[in-house]
Amino acid sequence: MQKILVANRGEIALRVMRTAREMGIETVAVFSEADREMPFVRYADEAYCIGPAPSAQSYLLGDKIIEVALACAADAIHPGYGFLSENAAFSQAVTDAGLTFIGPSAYSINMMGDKISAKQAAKKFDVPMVPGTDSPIHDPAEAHQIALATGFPLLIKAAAGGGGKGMRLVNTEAELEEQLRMAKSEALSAFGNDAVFIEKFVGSPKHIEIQVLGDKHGNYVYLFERECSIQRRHQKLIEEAPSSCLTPDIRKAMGECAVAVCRACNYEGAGTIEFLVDHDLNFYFLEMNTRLQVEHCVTEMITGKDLVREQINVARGERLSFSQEDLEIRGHAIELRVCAEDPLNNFMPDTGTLQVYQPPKGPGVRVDDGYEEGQAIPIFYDPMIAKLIAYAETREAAIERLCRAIDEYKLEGFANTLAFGKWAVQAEPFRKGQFDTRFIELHYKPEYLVQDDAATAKIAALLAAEVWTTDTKAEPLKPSGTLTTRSRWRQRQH
Ligand code: MV4
Repeated sequence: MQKILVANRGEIALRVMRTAREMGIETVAVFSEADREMPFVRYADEAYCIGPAPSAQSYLLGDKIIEVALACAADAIHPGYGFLSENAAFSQAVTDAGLTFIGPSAYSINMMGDKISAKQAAKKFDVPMVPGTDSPIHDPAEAHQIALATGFPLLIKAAAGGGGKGMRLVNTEAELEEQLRMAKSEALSAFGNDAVFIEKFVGSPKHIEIQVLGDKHGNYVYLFERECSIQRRHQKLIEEAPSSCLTPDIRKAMGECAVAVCRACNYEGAGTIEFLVDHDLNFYFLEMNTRLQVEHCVTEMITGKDLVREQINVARGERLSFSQEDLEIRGHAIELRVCAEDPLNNFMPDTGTLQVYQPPKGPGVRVDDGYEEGQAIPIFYDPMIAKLIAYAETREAAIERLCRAIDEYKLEGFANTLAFGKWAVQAEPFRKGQFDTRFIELHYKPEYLVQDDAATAKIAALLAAEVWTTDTKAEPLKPSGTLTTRSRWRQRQH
């Protein structure tokens, strides 16, 4: 493999190209008209514009991307995450064009993309699942039958859904038929497939996922877990590895189940098995993500492995470069997604320009970003502009390091999640490891983030008063109350 085309943009395109370059492989960027000036375009050895800004006219044009790959004599395509990464038809088309798809086969993507066939496959390997059905519900009578066994509340989920899409909570028997009808019609219009299934509702679960890798020779490994419970509207904001709640025994059991799911679909490449974990540490298979994920970096930090390197190696037919026994967890990593979203306003996406942009540096800090100072964030794509990862020997030290890095991060021009991240990792439930997917809903209030501003305003007022009293030789004012919060503004005075 001598040349890889990266069918993606932003930080993940750069991330993939960096490893390719280390491996002596040339890189090709494809970009939309909005991304011409982006770092990933300049980093690549070659770059081709594939269309206007909207994804549907650029990054989602599989045939056009394959055409570019063939024209520039690339051997392989890496899809990154999002866009075409979990598109079975694209995986197949890349292969049919005589290129290597750096990811799983269309067969694996299809089997795991349908949540019902995924559950059926996992069931054969005795992977624990939430009580409910693993075949489509056809009529209300069948739904009532299942509900007798699961009880209420229950969830109706679309087979073609996933990641929180196409789920309905049913609280009582009386709502069941109406909700089933609506779930099916919604699934049909959203996914073109009206198949739905039922699961008992697990209240306040933790979301823990297992990273896996497989090669073409039937070798599989798990690279331990990521704790991904700190999320909002199914968008993760903070991820860490390892989880502070798992025991070695449960970790091993979950890892072995994850490998079983890989075997069940003949998986190749990097993948993630999602589990729900309840408060008694029972775990249940939810679904499999058949791509490299945003949060793969925390796994890289604690295992010392380069997941993109392994993806490339297995795609070109090599065996995994290590076995399960070679793997151990070393240290602790926490990732904050730096997004152009306003935590003071329901995490609404914001747009703007990176007027000031200086990412933090120093020991144990990794920043995977896709923009440079002066660039505007296009409205067409994901609001995530960077990932800030702190790595240290212990969880406590990783939290301290993440806070230090957030303090150093100079980012101006739009609302972002940096201050939220600092609040979150210092919040008592987070520090104690006592949190689940309801953390933000239960513990976060926007007021918690405006304290720094309030302290700054108070200092500014006192200083103005000081200048005024000096200038006018008036009687000095005494500050009322005390300044307890540390302000960045005050730090800069020393
Ligand atoms: C559930 C659940 C409770 N019980 N299934 C949401 C995303 C999709 N992957 C599955 N999801 C859930 N499935 C049962 N039977 C709760 C969720 C859920 C959730 C899961 C993971 C991370 C965040 C979540 C937020 C709300 C609901």
